[in-house]
Amino acid sequence: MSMQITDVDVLVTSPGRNYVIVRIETAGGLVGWGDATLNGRELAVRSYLQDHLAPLLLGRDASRIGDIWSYLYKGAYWRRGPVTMTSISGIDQALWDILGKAAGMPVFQLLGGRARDRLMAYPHASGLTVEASIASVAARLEEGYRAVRVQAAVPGLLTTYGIHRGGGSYEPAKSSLPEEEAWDTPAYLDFVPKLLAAVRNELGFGFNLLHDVHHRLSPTEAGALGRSLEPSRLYWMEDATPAEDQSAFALVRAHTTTPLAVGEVFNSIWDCQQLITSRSIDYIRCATTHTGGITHMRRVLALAELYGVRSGLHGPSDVSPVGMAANVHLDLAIPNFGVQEFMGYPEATAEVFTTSYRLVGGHLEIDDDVPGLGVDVDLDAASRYPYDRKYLPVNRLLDGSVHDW
Ligand code: GCO
Ligand code: MG
Repeated sequence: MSMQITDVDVLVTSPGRNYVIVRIETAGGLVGWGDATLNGRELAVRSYLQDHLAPLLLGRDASRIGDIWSYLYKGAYWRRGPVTMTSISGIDQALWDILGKAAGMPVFQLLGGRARDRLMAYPHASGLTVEASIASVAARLEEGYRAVRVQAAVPGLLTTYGIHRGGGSYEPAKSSLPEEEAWDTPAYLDFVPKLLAAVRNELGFGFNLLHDVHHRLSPTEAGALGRSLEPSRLYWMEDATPAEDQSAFALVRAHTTTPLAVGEVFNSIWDCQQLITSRSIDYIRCATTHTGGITHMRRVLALAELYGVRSGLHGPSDVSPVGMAANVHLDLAIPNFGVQEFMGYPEATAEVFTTSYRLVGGHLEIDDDVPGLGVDVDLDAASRYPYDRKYLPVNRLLDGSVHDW
């Protein structure tokens, strides 16, 4: 069967939220799907793929995945960056999908086979009050989850990351121009230890509890917060401090035994090399979609394994079901799996994507007999949902200065 690439298409669709999907076809008639969704910058990725990568791929052998990866990465001269790495990821996932289909095997088999039967997943729980947040965690535990992330509205602030004002499900990229949120570190630092203590008080210690700081603290503040959260025994404190400053995490680490997780804004192994090799973190949280695809994410995870760092791959609604499948196949095969984030999707997403993985009582399971990544994309359904420009919010301190969101 000829593996020559004959067609590369990029699809931007918005079934409830925007996704950028790559479709590659071979002369032998195989079709591979990849996720290249970059929340809030979708059209830049589409252009990078359509205008700059597609012409390089036509006629190449789709089975030479590593070679194509290096060609796109090194051949650009300008390496790394979210737009480049997300674009490469879309191509890379589609090529793994094709290889699996050619072999008649799911991608996790090509990666070495199952290292576990199912994956512990964690969803988001939140509320406008501490009581509502506790109820939201309790509802998740009732559904069978063994790990839950909790956020709650900070008293005195009009907006808080992770909270939907109307009480419904939270989707951060929701307006055609960025909304501005307000942030006050002292109010947050005062509130969060009380929130997590209250959750443990009501619901006990028999499950994994997670919290996302979303990059807003200095290393000293983060160290102090981590220390004050120790009695609540978190599974992890996420993105305690802005992620691009790798050495900051060593400072946080020096002040607390609360486990640390970071990585959702990273796009290469170089972004986490120092964090991992200095043992400053416990969990690495990149998304396969933003980190050069399966080919590169596999290397990040292998480096992490050497230093006892486990996975907690990014799984928000802005990683499409194709990208989530790429996460799932890697999670199944690696030795150092920790947990998989699963935020869930707007309802209409299911009209466009069908997956061979599914959520069963708080765990992700996947079929053994569906080749490739196991995701199908309905093009007719996708065309009913055209691109709909949406931005993530921007954060300001109470004095008006821009802060990390
Ligand atoms: C998470 C994240 C997301 C991000 C989102 C931005 O832990 O899942 O923090 O919810 O905010 O991916 O696009
Ligand atoms: Mg996060």
